[in-house]
Amino acid sequence: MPYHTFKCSECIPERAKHAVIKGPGEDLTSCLPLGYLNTIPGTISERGCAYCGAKHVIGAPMKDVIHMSHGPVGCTYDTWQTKRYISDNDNFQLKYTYATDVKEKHIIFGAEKQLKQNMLEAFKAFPDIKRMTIYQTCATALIGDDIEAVAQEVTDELGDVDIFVCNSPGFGGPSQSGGHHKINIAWINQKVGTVEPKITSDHVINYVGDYNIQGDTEVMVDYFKRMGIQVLSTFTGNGSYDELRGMHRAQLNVLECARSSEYICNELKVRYGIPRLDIDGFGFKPLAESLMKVAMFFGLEKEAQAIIDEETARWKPELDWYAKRLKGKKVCLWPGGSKLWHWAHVIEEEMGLDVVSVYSKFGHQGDFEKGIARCSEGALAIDDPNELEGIEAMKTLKPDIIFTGVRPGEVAKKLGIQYLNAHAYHNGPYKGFEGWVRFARDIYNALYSPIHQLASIDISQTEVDGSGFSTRQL
Ligand code: CFM
Repeated sequence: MPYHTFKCSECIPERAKHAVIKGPGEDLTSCLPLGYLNTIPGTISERGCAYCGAKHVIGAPMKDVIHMSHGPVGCTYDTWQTKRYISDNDNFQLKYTYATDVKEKHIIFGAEKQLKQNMLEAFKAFPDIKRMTIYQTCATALIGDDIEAVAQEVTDELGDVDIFVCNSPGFGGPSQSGGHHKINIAWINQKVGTVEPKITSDHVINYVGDYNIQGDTEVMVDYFKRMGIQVLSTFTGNGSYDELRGMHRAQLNVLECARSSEYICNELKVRYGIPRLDIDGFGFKPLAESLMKVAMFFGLEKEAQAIIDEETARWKPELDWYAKRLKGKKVCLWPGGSKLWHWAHVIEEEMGLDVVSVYSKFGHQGDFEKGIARCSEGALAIDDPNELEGIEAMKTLKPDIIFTGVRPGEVAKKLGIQYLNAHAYHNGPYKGFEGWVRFARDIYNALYSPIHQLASIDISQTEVDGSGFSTRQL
């Protein structure tokens, strides 16, 4: 297996096994980078922490809830509004951010009183909201604040509220992935089974592992409803707290992002016998196959086929128009986790793009297995990359466009490479048939915008200085 050696491996030799090139004829297990390990000291990782994974990826999309962060204000403020998980509750979950604003004196004397006061104030300020989630942070975990006890006290005192406690401080795992796991298990332990939902159909599912980025969840739920399926809960995009307490009554868990929420599906199987069905809402072929898989479980094949035919007839010609113009463009597919394998093969097959590199900030080995399996020979796979490696990879591979987050995206722009936001999207949703065309349109607009004629940068003329910033040689 050929490892790719970045220049920074000279200073941090342990990084050497975190990047591989897919060699000729290699199968999926023989060309894996090391993955899902603690970040190596000295490398400036771009990962999120376990608090962020629990709160900002999974907890906070819940729409009818006060999401309280127990810790210094920066933990919540600096991560607020970085995602676009919209909701049909007037985006209540996006408008405000709540923190107990822990200061030095609380670290010395304890912050439980501060927490209680903040909880009461927040419920008072939003009298229509009767549900709350509380997130432990590093600071309050280290001083040993008992947030469960405070939550119980407030519940007893107010009587008509329900509170969920998430113990996933930033140090609770090597990355945000540790936080996904913790909140999955905490939710099933504390809340699932505490509400009996109303069943209105013979076909009942939970839609799990989609966070309604710019409306993704709503697109998928609409297909399920058109097939005659009741969606009991959505974990957690556009999700309702009380609906998610009734997950145990579904007949099937339809799982989208396995990286972030396979844990709750696996537990729902063990504890309630609900089977798990993994699907993929990105791309015409994977989506059509996914709708059909769900349909086959319930015997609704005719209904699914009708949707697939109608949507394909409406949107395929537009996709093909873009595909012709995107053909052969080189892409670095650099998301956080599961999008690396959800997207790798289908952007090649349906849009004609050429994936020259995949990376993942926190993916497990299984994510790389699936991702690399779907890439062509010669693709470069990087685990937990740092900025210098990203720059070096861009300069070597010379991609036309990068699908990634804001931080590496801004660096890419300085190098004259276009980037699309793989996390929050540009003009999403990207799920669904129409969504896939929107994605193609965003790629097309990024690549063909006339603005590039005004700011053309020759990537070979750029240099990386020691600070990790790219500079253009004049
Ligand atoms: Fe799953 Fe996600 Fe992702 Fe993820 Fe994420 Fe995300 Fe992502 Mo950003 S849950 S693993 S922790 S698909 S926030 S909606 S886009 S890194 S590839």
